[in-house]
Amino acid sequence: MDLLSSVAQTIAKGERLSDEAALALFESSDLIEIGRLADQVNRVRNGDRVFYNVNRHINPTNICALSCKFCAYSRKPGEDGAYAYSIDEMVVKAGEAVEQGATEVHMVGGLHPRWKFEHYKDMVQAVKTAYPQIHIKAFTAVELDWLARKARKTIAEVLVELQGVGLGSLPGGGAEIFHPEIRDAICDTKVSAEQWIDTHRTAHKLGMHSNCTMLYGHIEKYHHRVDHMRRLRQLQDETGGFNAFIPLSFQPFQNEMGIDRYTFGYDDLKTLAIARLYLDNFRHVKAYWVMLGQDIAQLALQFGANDLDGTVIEEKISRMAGGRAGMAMGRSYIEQIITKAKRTPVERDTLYNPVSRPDASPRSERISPNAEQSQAVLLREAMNKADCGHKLQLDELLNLAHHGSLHELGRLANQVPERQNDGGEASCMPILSLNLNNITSVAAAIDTLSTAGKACAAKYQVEPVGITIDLATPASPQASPAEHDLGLLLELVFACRHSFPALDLSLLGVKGVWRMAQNEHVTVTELLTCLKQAGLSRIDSSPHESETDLTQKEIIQLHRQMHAAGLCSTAKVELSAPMHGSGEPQWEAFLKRIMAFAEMAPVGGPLLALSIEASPGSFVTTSEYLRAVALARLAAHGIEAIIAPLARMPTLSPASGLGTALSQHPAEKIASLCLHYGASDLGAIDVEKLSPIAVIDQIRAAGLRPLVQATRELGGRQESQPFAVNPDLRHVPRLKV
Ligand code: V47
Ligand code: SF4
Repeated sequence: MDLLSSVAQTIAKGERLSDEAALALFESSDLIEIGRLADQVNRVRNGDRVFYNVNRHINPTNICALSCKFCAYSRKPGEDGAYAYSIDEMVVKAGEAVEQGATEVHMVGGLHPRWKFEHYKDMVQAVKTAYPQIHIKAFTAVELDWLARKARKTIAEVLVELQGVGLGSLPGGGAEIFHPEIRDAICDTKVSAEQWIDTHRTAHKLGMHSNCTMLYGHIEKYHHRVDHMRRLRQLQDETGGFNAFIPLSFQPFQNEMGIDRYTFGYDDLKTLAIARLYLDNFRHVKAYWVMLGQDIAQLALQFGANDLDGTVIEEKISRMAGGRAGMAMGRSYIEQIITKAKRTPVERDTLYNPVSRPDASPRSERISPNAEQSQAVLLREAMNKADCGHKLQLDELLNLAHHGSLHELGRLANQVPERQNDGGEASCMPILSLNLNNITSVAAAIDTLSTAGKACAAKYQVEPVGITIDLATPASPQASPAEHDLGLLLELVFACRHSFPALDLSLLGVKGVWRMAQNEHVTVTELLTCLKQAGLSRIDSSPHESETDLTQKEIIQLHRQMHAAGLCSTAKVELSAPMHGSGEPQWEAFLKRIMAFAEMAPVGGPLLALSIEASPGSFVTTSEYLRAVALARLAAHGIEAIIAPLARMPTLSPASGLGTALSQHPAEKIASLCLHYGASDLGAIDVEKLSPIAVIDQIRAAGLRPLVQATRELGGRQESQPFAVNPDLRHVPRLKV
């Protein structure tokens, strides 16, 4: 029996996962199946409810006597950036939180060498006295140990006194990784695993609840994670006092461990899912969006997590360590992303009691049990049909879009027979890109390409496999292809083809071609024939082209004309969704577009791929995007590749700095996941903007083999020196149409 079936059987029998099974799950690359099982277990325990709370983090000081190697937050007294809030300032911040509707303040900070236990007590008391309605969740086991030692009291005495002035529960920080091999290496002066566990045991015995965390994605190995979770599971068996388990993904700024990369989205989701499966005595697994980013946090709701934490406001610990998720999320935004993950948002207090508010938006009506049953039958029929490799009709695909689980969609998508790379591989296309608007001379453009190609080869030991020429560009929004010079374009294509014969050469701008033909008073076919003769291999949609100014029929017609002229093409299909609120994407229009492309495309024909994107201005969330990729794969019969273009992926987290190692773009977390949900290609990677190695690493992290590929027509790379410019081609004659 394979691993996942045996895990499924263990769970079905109500038995506990062994450490060996948990380790094997970490080593498995079957993300869909792990996610599906975790989702199933979570649904049995929590239904489709997802919790969040309205809270505020107040980190009283970053001055700390310890120097944990992973911590970018702490400062020594007098050091640049060191701060310490007064008790009055803490009360003001708590007051702001209350005004914004918070039910909880979360207070953790450094171990201030001069603050006495009384100061901490006064701080709790002042906040609680000013705002008795607020729950104070404060002080990690590390801080409590520090306070106990300073006050020469036991942990129990410290806890009782703090409880007496208003401490409500303990947060889960300071756990890091318990195993001494790692703990000694990253935070040897911190409380030991045993002390951490014992402090929480004491709190639980005093009737106080707490959370627990695990800091992963640095130097630990999978077996250290399993060991960590085993110790937590044991204490939970003993006391039942943990509210939630929270895996904290390592944020890599300014650490002393030499780690300069974020965790992979693939690892984040697997870790959350395995936690849900292994920690069978925990009701709540929290996807802490501040460290995961909103995108992975939303996806985590399908991977066993049932809590997104809260509105947070002014979190400093991960922010200073490179956290890029933003400082706060509003209540209604959190509700929207939960709803758009097809779950029901429930505001909770710290102890997971539902909070009701007079201004809460009404919940959508549940459909009747009969309707639900017939829907489930139809869904099963559609899935059986897809399982047997049959083509699905629009209504069946729509049923899957609205009601199918993400994992089922992914599983079905990965079985589509014409799927390129059959699941074990994934491709991307490192390219050099030119913007026609910026070309002043062909010779200069060729030189630039040559320099950029050589630089890429030297820097990454990866050579670009293609050149794209962008016709429609935002560089000068007023400039339309009307102003472009067709002669210049043909000259450029010709020069590129002959200077770099081994490279794939494509034009970005399906509509751009149509407009150019109009403006130059030639037919589209004439234009395409010239482009083919000049050496073009393919035409792709430009990211700057909107889908709206040509009809679907006209776009299909354009692709037919390209193919007739001997050119390959790829098409983009955009998913639209209302810009505000939690409205569903327009699945029907999306699926119809895909099916229209599938109808025109003979299997293995010149329509090489569909690129799945979001319409500009649409609010397409990450789990909707993944769903769209899987649905596209199911609907696009006959088309070999579904591209999830890393460079154009819709993201929820603030997005910038694509490809810079220490400022991770959220798309880099999501892209590799799409490869498990029906996509086989991450699209063109402009090597001047994004490291091809970072993308290749993403593919590897997803357990797949990376292929760096050019279009089929070229049959992959050829030998030659692609970036050595042929001097005869620097001054090609101008071509006339
Ligand atoms: O203990 C420090 C971690 C923790 C980094 O209980 C880092 O509800 C990632 O415990 N990268 C504090 N993590 C945060 C914490 C927490 C957060 C949210 C909710 C709850 C809860 C608890 O942050 C520390 C440490 O493990 N941490 N530096 C870093 N570079
Ligand atoms: Fe201090 Fe906590 Fe940072 Fe360690 S993790 S240095 S204890 S603030």
